[in-house]
Amino acid sequence: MFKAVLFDLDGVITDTAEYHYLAWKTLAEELGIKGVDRSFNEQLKGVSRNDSLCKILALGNLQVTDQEFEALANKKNDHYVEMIQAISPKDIYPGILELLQDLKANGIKIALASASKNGLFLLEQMGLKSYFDTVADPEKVGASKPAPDLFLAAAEQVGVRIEDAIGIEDAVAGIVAIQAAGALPIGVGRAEDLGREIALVPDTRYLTYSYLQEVWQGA
Ligand code: B16
Ligand code: MG
Repeated sequence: MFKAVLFDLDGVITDTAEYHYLAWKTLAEELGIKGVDRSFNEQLKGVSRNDSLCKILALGNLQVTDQEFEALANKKNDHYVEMIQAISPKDIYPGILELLQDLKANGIKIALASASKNGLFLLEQMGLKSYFDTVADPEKVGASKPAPDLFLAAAEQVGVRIEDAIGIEDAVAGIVAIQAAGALPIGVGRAEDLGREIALVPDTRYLTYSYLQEVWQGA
């Protein structure tokens, strides 16, 4: 049986993926860049702040100095941080708390593998920090998703071989990262966005402990 579950945060534990989208869309509009819509946003999900900004600037064919780049990244984050202040336990996606409780009760390690530098703050806001045995630090980890580093660090921090772990993600970049790491991926979302070769659930209500066991046994 699997020994650890490595969780993505934005879009898996709560709806912050939507706030990231709104903050990037606002910034792009201020810069006169068109095309940051929900379809383009699929490319930003799970991708680090700086890499996301690079993609948006490339879309608008806009070149900026290093100083301007930093100011824009900070502006997006300030707006995002403002929006997430009100996040509370009521914002936890359906089924997630029950899954965390069942994993704990069965001795499965729980790790956060989020690209977000706001991840720990969000876990605290939702009252979930105590469920997590570890949080991989995106500031310390080498390359961000789709590179495997965050998932590898998360598994290592809980002392579990990556082959014995499940990774749960809502983003293409994250699924690629889980596969590159060598863990078993479960996607939350649509096959059109995440691919048809992996186990997928349409939303987090389906992420039960018994579903995870089923996927593991069928893999
Ligand atoms: P921050 P995840 C990712 O979190 C988000 O999906 C992505 O949209 C965001 O740009 C990235 O974190 C960095 O977040 O700007 O808060 O450091 O999906 O890996 O939990
Ligand atoms: Mg995500």
